[in-house]
Amino acid sequence: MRTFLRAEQTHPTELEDDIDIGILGVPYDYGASRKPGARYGPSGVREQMVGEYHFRVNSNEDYVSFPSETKRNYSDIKARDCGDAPIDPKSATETTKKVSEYVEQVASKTMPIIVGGDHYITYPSFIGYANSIEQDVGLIHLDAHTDTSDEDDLYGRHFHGSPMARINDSKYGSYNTHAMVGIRGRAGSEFLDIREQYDLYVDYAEEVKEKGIEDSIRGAIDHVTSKVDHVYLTVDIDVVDPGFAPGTGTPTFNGLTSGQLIKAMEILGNCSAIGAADMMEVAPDLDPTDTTSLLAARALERYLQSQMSDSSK
Ligand SMILES: [Mn+2]
Repeated sequence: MRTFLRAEQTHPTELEDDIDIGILGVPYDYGASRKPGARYGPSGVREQMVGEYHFRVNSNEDYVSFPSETKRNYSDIKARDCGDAPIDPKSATETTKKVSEYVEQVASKTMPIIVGGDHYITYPSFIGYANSIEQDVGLIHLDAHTDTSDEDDLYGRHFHGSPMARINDSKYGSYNTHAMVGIRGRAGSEFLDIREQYDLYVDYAEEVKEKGIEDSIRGAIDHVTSKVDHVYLTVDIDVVDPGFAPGTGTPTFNGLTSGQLIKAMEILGNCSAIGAADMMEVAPDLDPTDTTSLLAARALERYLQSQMSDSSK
């Protein structure tokens, strides 16, 4: 079966109490401002998580391969594929309601990992997680773009350029507990005010190159965890350079390498304050080689392998 991590499928309302991770998809790209296609992100990532094993199944059960860097198979983790959240293609606000409820159901039982979908979906996912713990939640945000538009002339208040503004407006989120890594290209003018007004951590892609991804991510973790106990991790795959990950709606040059994203996920996997995570903006049809969805799958797997390791704290 083509499921996330080849895990059993379980509806959020039927999750057992001893599950480590519940992964769900949100096939929504009605918030995309440039090219759509992220609605196929969940199916693309599922496909790549299965692919590696296709030819092993029923061929030789004694043969075991392992990830050479971590020596940990994520099959050791107790995961469930919680299916795809319901969406409403006609309404971002209805979608917000449906997705936040679905994520909250998963989060009340286990750690949710959300695979989008365009980046607007981070807003309802964040709300679903925050509602499940009823506490302030910080944000670690890997992206080429700030996604801080408050209101856009064309797209209004609910599209993939506005999720961070909506999170900042919400009861549990604030730019004061938000860290961005990998920013480049165009940002809305509101971003300059936000940087003045709030204690926001920003490492532009150029700075990541100078200081190294390790320092950048550790800085982001320190900034956010010094203020809040609970963190939501969001990854827009366009944080990676389109040379490595072209399958996304808003590709932007001069980004991270695929290796830097994998390293980032390894470090983030050791941050126990992270209680929910997402992978957004993967648009498999825009990349005929499938490299983009493969990278998204490997990045999530590395995060989970790292989280399982003994050094995790
Ligand atoms: Mn984004």
